Amino acid sequence: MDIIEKIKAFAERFNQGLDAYFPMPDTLDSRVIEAMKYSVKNGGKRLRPFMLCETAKIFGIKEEVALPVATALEMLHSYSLIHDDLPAMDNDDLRRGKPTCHKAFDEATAILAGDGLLTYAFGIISSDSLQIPAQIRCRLINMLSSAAGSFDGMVAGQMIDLAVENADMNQIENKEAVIERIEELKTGRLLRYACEAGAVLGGANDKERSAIVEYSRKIGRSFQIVDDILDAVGDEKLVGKTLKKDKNQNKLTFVNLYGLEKAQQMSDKLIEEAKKSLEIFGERAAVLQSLADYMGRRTY
Ligand code: GRG
Repeated sequence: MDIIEKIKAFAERFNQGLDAYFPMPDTLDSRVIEAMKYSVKNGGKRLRPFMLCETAKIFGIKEEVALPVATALEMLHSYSLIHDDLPAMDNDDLRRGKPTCHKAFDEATAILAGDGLLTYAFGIISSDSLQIPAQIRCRLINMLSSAAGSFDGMVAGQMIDLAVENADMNQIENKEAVIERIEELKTGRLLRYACEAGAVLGGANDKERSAIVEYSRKIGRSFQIVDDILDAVGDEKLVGKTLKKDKNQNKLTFVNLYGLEKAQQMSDKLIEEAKKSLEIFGERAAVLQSLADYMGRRTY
């Protein structure tokens, strides 16, 4: 099965399990749960959960064991997209080809839906019903808090991104370092979590865990570069959101900084390096190897 088919088959299995996470009360609070469900079920590629489950598989962990952690991660990712789309942030009307949460519902509900998903993610991983020892669950929760949070996590990345957007571009020294930092935190930390959580679940040793982290950092950066390339020259129907926003807003992006050709070369190099870091796993990492190729060349 090729990697695209594999991701699609996983996404189908993943999506089938989602309804069970959203029992719908027939009360006044049901609107927020509807908005949470709408946003999570809104057709994402499910790359983070796929990465988490595939990394765990390298260490012999079955998909059904890793899946709740992967689901929690996707809930958290969905929260970040809802909040990122809000008028106070990126102000987007479209996400995954459908109206953004605040468009489909309203702004206050979208804020609450994001809050609900973020909180729910931690509830899911900490649940006693998981087939994961309490000590490991605790470590996974702690790691997720770091990855998503304000101290060197995703929230910090978003904050730097906003600060840069409001700054005078000429005043920013070392734009290369700034853009790499934004990427590392805003995009990279959740992708890194996907891989690292799989390794921790599987009891990876230090060397194995470092190799997995190295892989995730390289594909994380490539992922952001490709995101910037898609914004510049992607197909809006395929990508499912309003494109060319980066150019209009004079944003600090890899494409604006390096140009299209150099950005693509940088991404290609990162993908090769990512694959190299998996060599210690041999054939066991074949799926992650193919995933790297796919991520470097994705069109949506
Ligand atoms: C609001 C705290 C907070 C953070 C927002 C997610 C995010 C941080 C910003 C979104 C803007 C952006 C371009 C992020 C980098 C790339 C990214 C996360 C793209 C979306 O991920 P995909 O392509 O989306 O995996 P799907 O829809 O497939 O899940």
